[in-house]
Amino acid sequence: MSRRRFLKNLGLAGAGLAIKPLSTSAQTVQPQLPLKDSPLVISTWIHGMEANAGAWSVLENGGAALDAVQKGVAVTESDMNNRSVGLAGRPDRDGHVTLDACIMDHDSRCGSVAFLEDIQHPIDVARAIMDKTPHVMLVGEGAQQWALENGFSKVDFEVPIPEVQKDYENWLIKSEYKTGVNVENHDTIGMLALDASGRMAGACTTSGMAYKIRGRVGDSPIIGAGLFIDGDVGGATATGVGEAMIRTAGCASVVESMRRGASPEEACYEIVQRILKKHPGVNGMQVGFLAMNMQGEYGGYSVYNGFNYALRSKDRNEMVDAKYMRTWG
Ligand code: SD4
Repeated sequence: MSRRRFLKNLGLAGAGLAIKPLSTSAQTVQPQLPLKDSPLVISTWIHGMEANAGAWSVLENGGAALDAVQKGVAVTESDMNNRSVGLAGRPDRDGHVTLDACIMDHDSRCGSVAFLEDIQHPIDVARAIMDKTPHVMLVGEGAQQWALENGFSKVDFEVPIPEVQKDYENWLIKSEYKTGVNVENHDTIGMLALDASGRMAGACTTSGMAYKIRGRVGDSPIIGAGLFIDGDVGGATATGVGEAMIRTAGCASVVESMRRGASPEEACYEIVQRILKKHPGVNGMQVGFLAMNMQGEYGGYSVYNGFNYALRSKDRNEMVDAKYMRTWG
């Protein structure tokens, strides 16, 4: 579909809202891999490199995208240096680490868990909910109870871990809560994979915003907000201030934009622009989207500079900088 036709379908051509031409962006469009280069996996931020390696061990042996994304993001959940994913993450304002995760397959099967405590791999719980229950989402105590009844166990170490507990006690002195996701606070992992059979899956997992109100759940476990896959079109995942993604059904919107003919990068751009339109005057709110279509084309876009993602294919294993609308500072 031509760009003119795409804008016309959006009802934006000729209106004041027209999407800024991508060619005016400071960075050039990333070269795209043709489908013959599948399998392919992309994931948010620098820790995506190690997560992609976990996913790649499944994909290179002809494994399913669904198994690959589960294994991939579990690597980050185990990372004791990551402060926004897994049980080494920062706690809520009452001192409890609560985890959110979801997983979605090519054919719209999905599972999700939110506000889960003391279980190391929420992504495995999300997958088990998808495979073993007629439901999509379990939360809190009920989710933990179900997990314990279904083969999961509580970890045997102290949560928050000692370094995180120390930071928390320092934070308590002023107890200032900032929702900003910035260079110090941006480690949620979202992953999209296309396997050798041309099937796509995605996963997203986080401990959420540091020092959040107890009970707060962001976009990461919400199908359509922090992750969405449609095997007819492609997938998207997100990182950043989750409230913005929930308010715009962010990842579902990115996929719908691709369905109307946008490239992955154009689709991410469109929803970033929509978020800024809905939140005029909001400063310091990072949001980044990552998307891939069924042809293996991919792209990302964020509100602020600094969002990047890890890419792994047969020939490439590297970080890619996403384009952005604004510069910090
Ligand atoms: C949330 N989206 O809970 C997550 C936080 C995040 O990078 O992505 N941090 O809102």
